[in-house]
Amino acid sequence: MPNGQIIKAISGFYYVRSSDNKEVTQCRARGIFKFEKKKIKPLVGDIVTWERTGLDQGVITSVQPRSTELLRPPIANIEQAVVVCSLREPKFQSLPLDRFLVHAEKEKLRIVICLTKRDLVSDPEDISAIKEMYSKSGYPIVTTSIKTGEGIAELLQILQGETTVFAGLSGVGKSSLLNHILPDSKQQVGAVSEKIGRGRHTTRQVELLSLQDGGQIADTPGFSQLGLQGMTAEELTYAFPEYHSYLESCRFRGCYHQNEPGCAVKEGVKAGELNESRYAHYLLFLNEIQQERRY
Ligand SMILES: Nc1nc2c(ncn2[C@@H]2O[C@H](COP(=O)(O)OP(=O)(O)OP(=O)(O)O)[C@@H](O)[C@H]2O)c(=O)[nH]1
Ligand SMILES: [Zn+2]
Repeated sequence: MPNGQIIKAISGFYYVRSSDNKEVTQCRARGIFKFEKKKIKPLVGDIVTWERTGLDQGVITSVQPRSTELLRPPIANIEQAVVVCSLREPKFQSLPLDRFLVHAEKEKLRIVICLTKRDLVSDPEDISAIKEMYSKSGYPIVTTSIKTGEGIAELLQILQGETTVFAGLSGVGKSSLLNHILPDSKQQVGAVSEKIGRGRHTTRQVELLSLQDGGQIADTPGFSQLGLQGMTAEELTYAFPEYHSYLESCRFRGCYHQNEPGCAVKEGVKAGELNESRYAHYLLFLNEIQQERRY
């Protein structure tokens, strides 16, 4: 039975790209699919088996278990998130960046930070300061400009062989990057309103696009809702990778690095080893989670 991956879904039709010859066949899904006794609907990104029912038609017969499953956009088997943040227009903001990073950690994705609009920055110190803020987290950081082409080759290398979703606030340049990487894609690029410095939202159906040298990109930004619903405080402690090596030294097991005495993370922040702004955001997110549990 042929194997393949769903790359697009439109009103009950699934477009399955064959793993052998990369041809795309329009398929229906017949019957109900289950894993672990849960009924599921096929998603873009699902690895499936299918049977041919006509010259250019087929039917999906089984869906493989998923390695990851994002809800917004609904897409399966994404491996990597490029979290996009502009350096200017809109100006760099670490709070939304940290929120996106926490979301990507929660989904267990490999993470890369992409700082866009490098051409609008005159003082390289501004970029060094941001890199310093994230140095302990270990996230790779790539700095790009679609005007000068800086960082695009590096970004392409990061995308090679991976299935990646781009995430970030409106107007930071996600569509522009995708356009640059996929010259024939039909992405909509909205102009940032100069007055408010914010881009308008453009919504599209999610689709997995193939890259020339292998790998694929979801053409719709991920995690657009920025609440931390459903996340536990414990999960949050793991969503800051720079705290992992400190956990063991905290006096209490399961320390939330909040008001506990003998907290190694708090001491690390005080000693200047851990970034203060990241820690402030950690406490803010922890507070949100604790408030939500209370009511
Ligand atoms: N100077 C400069 N402008 C850029 C760069 N990348 C994107 N822009 C501009 O930033 C604006 C917003 O870019 P988009 O690609 O639409 O941003 P987006 O993140 O896709 O926004 P949404 O679709 O709203 O989520 C556009 O006017 C782009 O031309 C860059 O590297 N340098
Ligand atoms: Zn602690």
